[in-house]
This record gives sequence, structure tokens and C-alpha cells, in this order.
Amino acid sequence: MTTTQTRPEVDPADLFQAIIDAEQKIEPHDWMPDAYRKTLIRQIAQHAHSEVIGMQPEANWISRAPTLHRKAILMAKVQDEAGHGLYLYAAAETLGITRDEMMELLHAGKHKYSSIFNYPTLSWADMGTIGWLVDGAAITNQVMLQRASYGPYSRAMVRICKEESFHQRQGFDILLTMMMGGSEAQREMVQDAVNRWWWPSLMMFGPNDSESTHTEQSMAWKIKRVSNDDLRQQFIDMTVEQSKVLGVTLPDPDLRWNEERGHYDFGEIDWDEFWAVVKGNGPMNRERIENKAGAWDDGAWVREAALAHSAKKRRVS
Ligand code: FAQ
Repeated sequence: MTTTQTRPEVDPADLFQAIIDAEQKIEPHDWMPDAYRKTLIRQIAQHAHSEVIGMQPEANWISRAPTLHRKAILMAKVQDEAGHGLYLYAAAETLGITRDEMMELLHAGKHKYSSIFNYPTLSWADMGTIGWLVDGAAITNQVMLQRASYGPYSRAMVRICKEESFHQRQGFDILLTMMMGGSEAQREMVQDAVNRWWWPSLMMFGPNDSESTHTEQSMAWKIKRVSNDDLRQQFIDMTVEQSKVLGVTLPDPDLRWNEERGHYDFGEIDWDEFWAVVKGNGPMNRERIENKAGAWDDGAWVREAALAHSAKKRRVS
């Protein structure tokens, strides 16, 4: 004789929370709250756009790299950033948004990208400084994202972090070479670049925790694991020590070790500048978006040809 057993109904919201609590991953076909999906699309798309727009400031120096060796490394780095964009766009697509939609939103100014890429690259020392400070800040933030609760994002971040740490090292190496073996003019160039990039790098971590709209909820969902302020402090503590090895001065007179806190104290960030850049009024915002949208339009025929080719292949097989 068989008995019919009714399984107790599992509330999908409870299952979602149980997966998060158990430190397991949410996967594309799992039920998820709409706000979780929206937050991920916002953050991952913004991150993907940053990687791709971030190619522009460095591409500016590929044709002017001082040696063939440096040129090859810089080209590889810029290509890596395109690859990071691809992993991230693919991760965002698993949440139900298309790549075309993300591009449209970016080009229309409705999607953000990191504030840092709206500053100009004025000398070769900027290439070293971007690697050291910008990739350094990016990796400080991204190490925690490897443990993000959304599986495709977390797995993309594991691959990206491996490459970012190489990027940071190559930047430091450019600066060390200029500082140790360079002329006085080259050392001044490094100091000037560090003066310009230091504060914008600190802004990459986002507003102070008290002003951050998303941190609390994103941490509850285990998308973010560490707050903006804690990551910024971690970055400063690490970077001050590295600046001593390089022999550069960080442009903050309030920077000093606080024995009691066990951290470096630092000066006030210019949040007016940050929000102006985020809202589209930084030195390079217009140019960056114009270049990006122009490249998208110029590449339309490539996308059309690729799609036509794959449609034909499907018909043949
Ligand atoms: N720029 O509530 P929160 C790289 C916005 S990749 C512009 O704290 P959340 C590699 C934020 O979207 C660099 N906007 O936000 C590379 C929100 O506005 P919304 C990119 C910013 O998301 C190196 C509002 O402010 N990395 O560098 C910025 O919890 C070299 C309130 O902020 C990532 O995207 C900003 N800096 O925390 C490539 C990492 N900060 O969206 C080439 C992933 C905040 O409501 C060369 N993202 N906002 O309109 C994250 O970890 C987070 O999204 C944060 C912001 C930490 C960026």
C-alpha cells in the first residue's frame, strides 16, 4: 500500500534567506527578491561599464609608452580590462537584462561608472599611478566581491582579482623604476601624478557609510562584505607603507598613524568634487561617454555580421 505524503510548502523567500545564511550561492534560476536582482544589475553593470570606460585613460598612452616592453605590458593590461567587462556583462545578463539595454542606459547617462575614470592621464607616470593606486583600490574592493552571494558575480570576480593583482604590481614597478633609476624630472613627474590621483582613488570606495544608500542592504544580502569606509581605511593603511618604499609623499597633511585606532588618520575628502564627477561634471565625463558611444556605433556592423553568421550556421546544422 502506498501513502501519499504531502511535502510542506517551502516559502521561496525562506529558501533564499537560508542559502544566504548558509554561505552558499544564489544561482540565476533560483528565486530571488526583486530588489536583490535590481541591486545586482545596478552594481554589476556599473562595474562592467567601469572596466570598459577604464580602458580609455590608459589607451591614451599605448602609442607613447617609453619602451616596446612597457608598450606590450600596457596593451595586455588594457585588453584585460575589456575581458573583465565581458565577464561582468555576461554575469549581469544572467539576471535578465541584455547587453544592448545596458549599453543604452550607459550612453543615455542612466547607468553610472566609476568616478575615477573621469580624470585625464597627463604623463607616463599616470600609467604607473593608475596601476598602483586605481588598481590597488579596485582590488581592495574586489577581494570581498569574490565572496558575493550571487554565483556568477562571485566567480567572475575570482578571475578578475587574479589579473588585478598583476596590474597593481606592474603600476608599482613603473613608479619604482622612475623613482629609483629616473632623473629628477621623472621623479617630479611621479610626485605630480600621485598628487592628482590620490584623492580621486579614495573616492572610488563611494560615499561615507553614513551617506551610503545601499551598503546596509547589500551587506545583509552578502553582496558587499565590507563597508565603503572600512575598505577605504584598509586601502590607506596599505598604501601609506608602499609610498614609503617608493619615496613619494601622499598629498594629505593630516595623514598620520593613530596608535589608539591602529590605523592611519586622514584628511577630509572633497565630497562636492566626488558628487560633481558622479553627476557627469568631471573633467573628462563628456569625452569618455562620447568615445564609448562612438565606438559602439562604429562597431554595429561587426555585431550585425557576427549575428548573421551565427544565424546562418544554425540554419545549416
Ligand atoms: N563612482 O550606496 P553606495 C576598476 C554611487 S573597477 C561613481 O555606497 P554601493 C578596474 C553608487 O552607485 C572600478 N558612482 O553604493 C580598473 C550609488 O548610486 P546609485 C569599479 C559611485 O553600490 C582599473 C551612490 O553613489 N569597481 O577600477 C561611486 O553600495 C584600472 C551611493 O553609493 C566597482 O564597480 C563611484 N566611485 O557602493 C579598470 C566595484 N561610489 O547606483 C581600468 C563594484 C558610489 O544608487 C583601469 N561596485 N557611487 O545611482 C561596488 O563595490 C559598489 O558599487 C561601490 C559603491 C563600492 C562602488
